[in-house]
Amino acid sequence: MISPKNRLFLLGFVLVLLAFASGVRTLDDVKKARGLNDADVISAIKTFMPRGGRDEYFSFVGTGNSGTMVVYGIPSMRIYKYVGVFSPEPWQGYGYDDESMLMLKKGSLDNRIYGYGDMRYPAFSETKGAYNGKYLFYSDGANSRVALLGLDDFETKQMLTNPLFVNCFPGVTVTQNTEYIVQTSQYPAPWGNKTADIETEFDTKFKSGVTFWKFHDTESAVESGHHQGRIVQEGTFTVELPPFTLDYFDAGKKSSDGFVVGVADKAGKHYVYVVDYTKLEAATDKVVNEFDVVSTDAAIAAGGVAFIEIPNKVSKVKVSPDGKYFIAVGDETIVLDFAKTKDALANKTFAGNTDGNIPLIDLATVKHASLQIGSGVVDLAFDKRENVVYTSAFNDKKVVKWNFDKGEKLGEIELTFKPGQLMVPQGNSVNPHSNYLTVVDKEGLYENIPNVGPTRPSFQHLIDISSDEMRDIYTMSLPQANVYGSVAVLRTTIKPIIRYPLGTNSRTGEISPYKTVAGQEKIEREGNRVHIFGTLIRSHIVPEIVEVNEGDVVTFHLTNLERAEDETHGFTIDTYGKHGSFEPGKTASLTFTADRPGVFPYYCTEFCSALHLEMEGIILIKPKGYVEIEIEEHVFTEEELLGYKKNYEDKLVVIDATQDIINGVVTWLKENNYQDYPYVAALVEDAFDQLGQAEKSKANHEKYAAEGKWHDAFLWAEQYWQYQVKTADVGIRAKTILTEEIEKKNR
Ligand SMILES: [Cu+2]
Repeated sequence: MISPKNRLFLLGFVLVLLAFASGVRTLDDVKKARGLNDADVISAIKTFMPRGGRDEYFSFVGTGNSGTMVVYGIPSMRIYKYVGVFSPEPWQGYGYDDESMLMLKKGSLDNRIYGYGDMRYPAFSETKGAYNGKYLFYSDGANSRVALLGLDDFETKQMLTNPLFVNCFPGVTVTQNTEYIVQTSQYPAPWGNKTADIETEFDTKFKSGVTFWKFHDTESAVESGHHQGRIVQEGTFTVELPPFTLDYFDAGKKSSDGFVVGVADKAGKHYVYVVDYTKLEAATDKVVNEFDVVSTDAAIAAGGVAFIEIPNKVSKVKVSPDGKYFIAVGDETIVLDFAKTKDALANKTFAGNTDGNIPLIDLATVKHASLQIGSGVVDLAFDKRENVVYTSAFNDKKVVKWNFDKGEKLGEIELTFKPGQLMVPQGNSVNPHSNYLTVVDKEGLYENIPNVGPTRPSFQHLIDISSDEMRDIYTMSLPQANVYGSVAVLRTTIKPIIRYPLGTNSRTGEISPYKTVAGQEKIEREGNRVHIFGTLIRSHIVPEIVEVNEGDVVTFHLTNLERAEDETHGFTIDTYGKHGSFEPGKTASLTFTADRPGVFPYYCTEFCSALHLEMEGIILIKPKGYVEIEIEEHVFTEEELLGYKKNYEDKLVVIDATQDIINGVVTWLKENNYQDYPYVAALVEDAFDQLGQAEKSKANHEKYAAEGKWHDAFLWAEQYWQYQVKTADVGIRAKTILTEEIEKKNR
């Protein structure tokens, strides 16, 4: 007889067998089971990333008020990183460690750290109009800041406040060799936080303007090839304009290099502004808030500015990849000829003035082509095919593909959502590169997305544009982001580092004065100022015990000694609101006032290895009036001393064995020319540094042994061995990395 329990088991077994027999193993089975058609399967395959596969493009998105950059891959649309830019970001300690706090405070108007921003349209650094993969720039519309990010480590490197604009357009553009990072005002306002009466003084006191931030690039400041470009004030200038509301703008390329064109609106009239900055660099005629300014009159006199009136609303102005045209994007999208515009400026063939006396170029004399796109036109993206563009019509739920040279429609895709911003990888450069188009979905109101409350994530679609039949193949959700424009570049153009040179302050790229190597950890006190020079390496934090007094100002300067890939350690002190992230080689500092007495554990917040919880320590903050408990000195018995003698002698054997390991590694490293590999050489240097520290311990253990003080002799021998272990550890790491390097070379 089969028991009821076993019968049930058998039934289960038969059901499993049946499932296999009915088969969910072939592609057709899966399609049937999930109700997918061929088009669905093709879409899935096009975006699927097999193990070991890599995305073709890195994309960086403007996330609006979150102030944090999102990095994702195309075509997989996988999110790789959130990077703090205008807002603090605790995972990477951004806005929490001293180095990033200093950068953020210096970059604000009043030494504050703002908790948000408004970042919409990023721009890559360029060489001859092509993205060079080195830097990324953002404008903060809400707090009038400009930010520089390094793409070698994906960190924010510099933050500056525009001292003139109270409100900025939340996008930047760069000139074709990154000579300038261009930022404009958005809503007109009196410059530099002055007050003025909006009724009577709007035309006289309110202004708009275009700032040309001078950028200096420098190659490979340190051994890692760390790029250290900086925005500098010398050579930075601003063109003052009458009170227009300015919107999206772009810089010229190739034959139109030297120009910036953008959207300007006033009193229901729509314009494209044209600025020839080459005529204005030497025309600065006043200084406002310590900033060089070209007044409107001086700009007009130099022939460096004109407007073109456009009959309908313009949402963006974009320059064609060949630099010959600039396109005013609207329901009727109008293609304007740069050469003709230059002629009009040079010959002063103007058709009157704008409100505010800027010379007007007659649209008819510079118009090249146009196309009626539809209703609620938002954006335009350039294809890799010559003269082909995509334009989104929000209200019509479609993207129109057309030839802008001929003003001819080529096709369109009907969408299930209202399309916003568009992006083709490398689309804002001289060489658009891709078979993909991303489209921002401003509503996210389709059936398949679950309701997660009144605030929904942003959505972006990936459209396959490889053939005439455009196809919506993927919907990506972007939480914690109010998504606007992206920029994307061929992934291999960006060359990220794996580790920093030991002791690097990642914000400045310089070696921190607080760099600490193993064995040199120490605590320094001067009055109530306490500096802790510590290290982090799997699986300990040194020092493990710190004692300070209530009211002390305490700084932990920590260096991550790891040279291994992806071995970041975090660090937090319980309830003290301090957190740092320490990537391999990084040194960062955390300062706080020890105003709450007690015992506070500190520990590593990053899951760095199975022994990650071992990375801990304790800070004792002694209350005012704290009395230490005195411990009497212990006198060793003869028997105890003999025990320590035995321990000491055993330790000497271990020390010899460890030395053999070190010698073996050193011989191998020398045979394999470690000095030719900077990272490895730096590690070996560290290792010898360790051993140098150990000499004192060796002298001590030998001295105490000679005196028969076996307890002290053992402790110093133990100390010596600890140094040896660290040396061996670093040496073995050096060997591992060198082995990888040699393999890479031989591949
Ligand atoms: Cu850790």
